[in-house]
Amino acid sequence: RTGLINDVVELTSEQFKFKVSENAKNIFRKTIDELDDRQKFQAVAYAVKDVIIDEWIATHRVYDKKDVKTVYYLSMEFLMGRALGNIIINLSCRDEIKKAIKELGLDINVIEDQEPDAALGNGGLGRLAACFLDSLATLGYPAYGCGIRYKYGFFQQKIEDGYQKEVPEDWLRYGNPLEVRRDEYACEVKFGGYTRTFTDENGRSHFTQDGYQSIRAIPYDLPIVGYSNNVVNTLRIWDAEPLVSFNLDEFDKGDYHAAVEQENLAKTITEVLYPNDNHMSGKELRLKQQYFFISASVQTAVKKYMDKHKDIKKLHEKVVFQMNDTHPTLTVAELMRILMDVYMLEWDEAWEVTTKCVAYTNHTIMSEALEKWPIELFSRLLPRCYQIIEEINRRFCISIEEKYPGDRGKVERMAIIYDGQVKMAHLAIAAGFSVNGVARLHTEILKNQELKDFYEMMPEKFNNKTNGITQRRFLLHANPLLAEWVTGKIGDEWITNLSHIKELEVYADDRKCQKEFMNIKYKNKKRLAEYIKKHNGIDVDPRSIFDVQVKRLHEYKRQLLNILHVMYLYNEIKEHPEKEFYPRTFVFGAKAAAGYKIAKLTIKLINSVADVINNDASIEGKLKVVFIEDYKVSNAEIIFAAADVSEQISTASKEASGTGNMKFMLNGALTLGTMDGANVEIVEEVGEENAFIFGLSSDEVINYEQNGGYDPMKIFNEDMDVRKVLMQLINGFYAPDDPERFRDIYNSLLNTKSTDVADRYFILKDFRAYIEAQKAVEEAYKDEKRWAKSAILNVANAGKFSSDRTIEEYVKDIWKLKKVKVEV
Ligand code: 26Q
Repeated sequence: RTGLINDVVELTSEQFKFKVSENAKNIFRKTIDELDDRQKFQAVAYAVKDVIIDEWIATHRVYDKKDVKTVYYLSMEFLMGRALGNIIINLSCRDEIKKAIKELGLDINVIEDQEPDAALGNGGLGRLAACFLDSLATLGYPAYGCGIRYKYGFFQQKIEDGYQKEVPEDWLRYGNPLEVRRDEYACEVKFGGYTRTFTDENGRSHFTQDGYQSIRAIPYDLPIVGYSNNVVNTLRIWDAEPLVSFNLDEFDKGDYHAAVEQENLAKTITEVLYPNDNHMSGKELRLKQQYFFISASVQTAVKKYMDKHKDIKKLHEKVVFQMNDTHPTLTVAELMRILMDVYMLEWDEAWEVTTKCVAYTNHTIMSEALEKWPIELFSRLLPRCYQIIEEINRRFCISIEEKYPGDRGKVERMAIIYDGQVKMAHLAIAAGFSVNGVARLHTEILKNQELKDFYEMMPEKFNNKTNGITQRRFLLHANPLLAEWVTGKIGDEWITNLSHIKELEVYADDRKCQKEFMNIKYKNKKRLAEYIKKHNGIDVDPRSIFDVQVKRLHEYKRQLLNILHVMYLYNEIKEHPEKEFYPRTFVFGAKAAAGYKIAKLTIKLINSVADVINNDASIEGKLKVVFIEDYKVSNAEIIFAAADVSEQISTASKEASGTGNMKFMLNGALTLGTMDGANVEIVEEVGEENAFIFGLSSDEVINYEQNGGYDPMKIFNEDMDVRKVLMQLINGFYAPDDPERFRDIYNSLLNTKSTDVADRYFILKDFRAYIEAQKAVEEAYKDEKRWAKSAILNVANAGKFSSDRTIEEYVKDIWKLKKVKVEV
């Protein structure tokens, strides 16, 4: 031991206990046993931060010394969930820390439970970014996550009288023990004003921005701890402050208004995460947020590079920017601006550097999610960036015309600026050296339908990277019983190399192992049942089939199909009480975007159906329906572990990938789903006989869509079960106080008057097939041996769906990074 700050030393439980008690004293002026639970969490969290800080410094020393190439993962969202428990399981000294916590008389679960979720994301896209950071650190790749430090993350959902209510989540109220504010990296971001041209002494013209408003961007760093490898990467999230704090000097100068405005802009810019998932909202503040964090991140990355290197033209040798959907596409314009206006490169030189540095991931084909900004707004807010994009567009359109002479349609469909709008995806594709989809089917649809013109023109850019999830959080941390069982059977290699989990396959037929597995599932179901009892006051039977759909509420995800089927089952049980029926618990968890009316009405429907069914003693508990309030990463960990059936029932072609499907699979739930997104690859890995697949294919859906849909009325008229369920939407069966309550849902399916397409998401078209698939689920569950075997085979074949595999593919095909070792 030299005592140097970066000297990573072995930690003993005694040392850790000392750290915790020192924290209790210094922060709270108390002894440990005087602390309340939240203070205990903080005292422990600060002690853990103290443990990782040396490795954090050591990691960046190594990066610096080796002069590594770094990926900047740019994302408006990082859905991190809780940090503490995850950090502890990833640290090599996890046993010492756990021992110390125990010896202090503290309960690690209670302590972990005090931490608020860092919900800086909406759903799939944000959680994917979080899984990627975990994998990058564990695999030892140099990486920064770059994002926004929203004061209010995703809203907290309360259910009142069956309706969703959004409550702001003040996650930073008590501070964040794990973050480090880095004032020394603060930078300036400019909005508005106008561009001015001037000619230098060599007769070259240049551009600058004048009359702008400035914001100070302040980075906060969060540690991303790799699994047992001493690597600690960084998630850098930016907060906004006024550049010169509000002062009376300005007032004296008569610029009182401008000073207040600057202060207000800073306050609002990082105030809140937009709670839209797969939906574009063209709000000015959203575009400000995008430019704010992109400008700060790109400036910092370029500065860091130039601190060590002379030649800005070789930036791509050390820096690559991955754009998580189109939200960070301003990277293209901002990098061009810096290269030309600050480093004085010519257009062609700047373009060459930029196009070697940026890559784009597409997460959706839903047209309402595509980002388009009105020229007026864009050019007013970001005059210099707009000017640059105009020039990119001009040149891009020329290259289209050169390649397809006389084909006006091509330019109209592909232009970056068209119809008064800036199309961010077109900019990202024109400038990016890589364009990837997030599951094989999704990438094929991009190539052959949505982005066909671009694929034809630039096929070499397109590639697939099927999503993945981190097994460290979603098995090792979320399901300790199953994790331990797996390790007992095949060793612990799976933690850092999930392909090893295939070795479980030999146990799938072993009766003893099947019983052990089913017993673990039962215990996890009991854990969820207790959570439900505590939060919903509902008794559910852990011996019933746990059939779970948790994800954002969206029409294309078809929670409506699920609840209509529950209504159908209830009718069946009421009409045929004598019939054998295996008890079922349907679990829902879903947040709706605050302005998404029909989604919110669907939540009310689910809760109304739950109320009727759960309170009907005559069905003897055969059916239960539970809506989990405030679905988020922390309770998701409990839910996945307890699921028997994984509902993945999106309209085929609409779900780009899905990642919940993978979390269920890894925890031994069987997929009930359509051939959509990554479900296709899940079934390919596990075998059709171990999943329940139903419904239209993506080709069939696309075909119907191109021919104006289908006629749901025909089904309504011919299928009496469907008809009965639909009538219950409008006859007050689930809304005696207001029979009209669910009329809009009824109309969305049958569309009597409105101009909209009827049953746009093919719910009635797939209803029969879904009923049959659900019957097959019940039959399969009755055969415990068969079910246990299938469940074990699901776990055993989940290897492909580790985000470690995904990241290795990004590294090899796109980022070209080198692995780094940090020695103790
Ligand atoms: C855009 C503009 C303005 C405001 C909001 C938005 C916005 C925000 C979030 C648009 C889209 C999103 C989120 C999209 C998303 O989560 N997509 C999901 O990405 C997952 C990871 O790749 C996939 O698994 C899912 O299939 C996909 O739906």
